[in-house]
Amino acid sequence: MKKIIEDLLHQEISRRDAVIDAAKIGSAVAITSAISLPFSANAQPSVTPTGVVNDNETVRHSACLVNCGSRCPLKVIVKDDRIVRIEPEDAKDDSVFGEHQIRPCLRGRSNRWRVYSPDRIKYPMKRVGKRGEGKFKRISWEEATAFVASEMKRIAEKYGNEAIYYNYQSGAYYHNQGTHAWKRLLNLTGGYLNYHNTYSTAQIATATPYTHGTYVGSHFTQIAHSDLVVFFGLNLSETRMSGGGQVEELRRALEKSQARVVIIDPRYTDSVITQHAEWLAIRPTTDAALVAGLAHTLISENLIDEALVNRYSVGFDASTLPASAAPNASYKDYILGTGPDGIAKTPEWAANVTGIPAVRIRQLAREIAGARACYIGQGWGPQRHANGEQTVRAIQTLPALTGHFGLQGTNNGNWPYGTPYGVPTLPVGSNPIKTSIPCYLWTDAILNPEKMTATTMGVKGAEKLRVGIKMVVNQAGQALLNQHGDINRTRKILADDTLCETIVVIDNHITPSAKFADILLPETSYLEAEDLVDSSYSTGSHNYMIAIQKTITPMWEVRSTYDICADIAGHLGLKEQFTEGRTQAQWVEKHYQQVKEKRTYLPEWSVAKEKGVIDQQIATEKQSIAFLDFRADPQANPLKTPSGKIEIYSEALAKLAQTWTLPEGDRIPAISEFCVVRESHLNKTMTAKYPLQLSGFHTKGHTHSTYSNVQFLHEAVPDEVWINPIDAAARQLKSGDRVRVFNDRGVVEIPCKVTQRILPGVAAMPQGAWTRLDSAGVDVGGCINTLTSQDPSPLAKGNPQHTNLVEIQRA
Ligand SMILES: Nc1nc2c(c(=O)[nH]1)N[C@H]1C(S)=C(S)[C@@H](COP(=O)(O)OP(=O)(O)OC[C@H]3O[C@@H](n4cnc5c(=O)[nH]c(N)nc54)[C@H](O)[C@@H]3O)O[C@H]1N2
Ligand SMILES: Nc1nc2c(c(=O)[nH]1)N[C@H]1C(S)=C(S)[C@@H](COP(=O)(O)OP(=O)(O)OC[C@H]3O[C@@H](n4cnc5c(=O)[nH]c(N)nc54)[C@H](O)[C@@H]3O)O[C@H]1N2
Ligand code: SF4
Ligand SMILES: [Mo]
Repeated sequence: MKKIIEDLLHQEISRRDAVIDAAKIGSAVAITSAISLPFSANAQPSVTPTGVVNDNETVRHSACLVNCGSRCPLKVIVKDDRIVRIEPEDAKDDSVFGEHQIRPCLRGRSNRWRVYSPDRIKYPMKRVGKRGEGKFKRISWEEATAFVASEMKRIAEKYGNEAIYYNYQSGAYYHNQGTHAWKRLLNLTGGYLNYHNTYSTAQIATATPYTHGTYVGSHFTQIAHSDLVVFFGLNLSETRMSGGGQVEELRRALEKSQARVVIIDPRYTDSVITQHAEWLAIRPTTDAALVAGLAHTLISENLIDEALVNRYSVGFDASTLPASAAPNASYKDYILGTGPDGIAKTPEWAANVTGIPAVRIRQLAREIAGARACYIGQGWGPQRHANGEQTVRAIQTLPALTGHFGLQGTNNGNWPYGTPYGVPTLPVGSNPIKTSIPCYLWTDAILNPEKMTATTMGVKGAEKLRVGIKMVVNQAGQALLNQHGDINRTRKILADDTLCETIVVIDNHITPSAKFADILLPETSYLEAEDLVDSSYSTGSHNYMIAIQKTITPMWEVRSTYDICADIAGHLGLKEQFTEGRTQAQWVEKHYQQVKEKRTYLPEWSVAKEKGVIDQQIATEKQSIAFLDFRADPQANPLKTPSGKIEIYSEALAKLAQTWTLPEGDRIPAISEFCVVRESHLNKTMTAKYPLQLSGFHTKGHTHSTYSNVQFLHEAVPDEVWINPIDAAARQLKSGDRVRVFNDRGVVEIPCKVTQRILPGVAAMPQGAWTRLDSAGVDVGGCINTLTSQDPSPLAKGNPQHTNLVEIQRA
């Protein structure tokens, strides 16, 4: 049989651009998927971009638009308007990439089960029970859009437009519907309260400008020139799984350089395995202490070129401190024990804090100092903590101390964003409201708006909030409940409809968040939508443009939010302003023409829209080394910090710390010193009750809460809390036992996984499971946010969702 398949495939390859002989290829497809041949450039029967595979099956093109940082095209096989299979697009072998496949991961390929999920919202619905109860009645689109329009008008007239909030969301990266449509509508009607930061990067995005001026990083392609790679909580094998993304870029680079990889993480991640890395198991929240211990060895063993450090940075020693700083406020004073705290940050000190042996800290310092080209990077897990800003700046200090920046094979301590291809989005106009809150504090903006000021809660664009949030629009997101911190607190705030009066939810599925809607609107899923989208932010040096087609007729009464928002605008007399006379398809085409103006080689739209991936490009080598120009000539090419240099000591932060009012225990130091958080293994008062540090992580099994309701994925990657055998033995637990994970904020019930892959004293739980309470108020859905804290980090006022102390017991 194998021979027959090979023959069939061979015939196909030789005619890859022709329309395919229906009968032959039809059977080849059936057989290949049945015996699941390994994928290679040619193992998949290729068809013309959109075409007939056999008499009944058609190939259509879509993409996975979820927020995993990748953007995988999907080849969707349709029969009688039903999706029958999803396959990767064919591999390409071209001069730019070589053999290359933007290969979707298990989640993208399970999309069919999201489309045909019993959880689908089929019709517009209005709440009938108490808010949060999940009781709705079906209404017409006319009623639904009229209701939203009248609520927008009522809230704006009564409280002002600042009382309307468009919540953080990342479930669907559309370009011509979704968020852009909503923002366009809201801007046309007087605006809405803005947010800044994201749940992904609040601490790193806020802290980095103080050290670097702007956030940049070297592409992983640089690792082809490195001899050592040091990753802090950077887990590409699980968080960037696309074949067209960073994980593939890293694999290829390591294949070339054979660099040694060290991964610092509380968990032995899949990246440790796939990158043949050494695992340094670290206590969560303590990376800044590890860097301090490394710095101590670097200084005391004379491994630092101090003149070089002082040429490129300020605040390493007293000679480069700004005049406003105390004479012993430098990083070197902090490290050697001559600073205000009087403690030398020896490797022994760091070992006590981090759990990494002192001898290994000394060795690592020598290895980094001795490396020819060391690539130092961090994921975003280390910063999603109560002291995340300090961790970020400490990791950024390490390349500055060791000179591993701005050169081939090096990085500046960050995780690099990709270069976008440049596909336009529906223009949103501009928001007349300038006030902005940190996205993590929207529940506070409902509950205690009077406490939301610039110097207490990081409000921007105004000294304080004038009014609380009275209406929330929640599109393609679960930050309304599931993905936000402290779910039990959030539930109470949302349940009180005298606080926030109107909640609009637009989703594909009846999620735990959707149950809190007053009005629930069904949007198309990716596979029912039509759009033109960019590659996402983590496709590395690759970038591309994908035309997505309606692979099937949108089911029930689901609609694009472009059409929904146009109708709402219609009820407000603004339809023409909203649409400018265009349908969504016409906007898509307009945007394609805009791209084509610059890239004249592109095909006509009628051809392009049938192609799936229309074009791919690669960022040049020069662009991909962070701080290249700065390293070459720091005077001519200063960074965008006040001093133009890497600010190990930030005068701006020192000043800010004097003007802000911080909660008891919070600090904003000017240097990247280690700050102990409240929920830490070092806080013995708290650990007496809750002895385990619980960190969340982004699991392969779902992307946040999207795909969490696909049962097949649970079989492949179950949601379990990881616990070390030592901690399990003390609690008489074995793998598979259902356990209760709890603290003062709530109780989660979930199976446990007893494994050496987690440090003793630490537990880890995947984030994104759907919260579900039993009658006793226990979250049997296994959502970690039942346990996370709403207390924001000091500077960014960001989400510390990985910083939690808990206890675990058998359920
Ligand atoms: N499969 C999958 N991929 C995803 C996502 C998903 O949900 N699923 N989400 C996407 C999104 S939106 C984002 S923002 C990114 C998130 O990407 P990240 O924020 O980087 O992902 P995390 O899993 O939170 O953290 C990465 C690693 O940091 C470790 N870590 C936690 N605390 C610490 C610490 O204090 N120190 C150190 N050194 N390590 C620590 C965790 O154990 C984890 O292995 O991933 C994206 N990719
Ligand atoms: N404890 C803890 N909490 C976390 C994190 C953590 O590490 N730990 N990570 C945080 C991070 S980094 C992020 S980015 C956020 C992510 O949080 P969110 O941005 O809320 O992402 P999802 O949870 O995936 O929710 C996306 C929603 O969009 C819906 N959706 C998907 N496709 C469509 C569509 O086409 N149309 C519409 N209307 N809806 C659609 C899905 O059904 C889902 O309900 O979570 C944050 N929360
Ligand atoms: S979840 Fe990410 S890696 Fe997986 S298919 Fe979707 S875009 Fe690709
Ligand atoms: Mo994120």
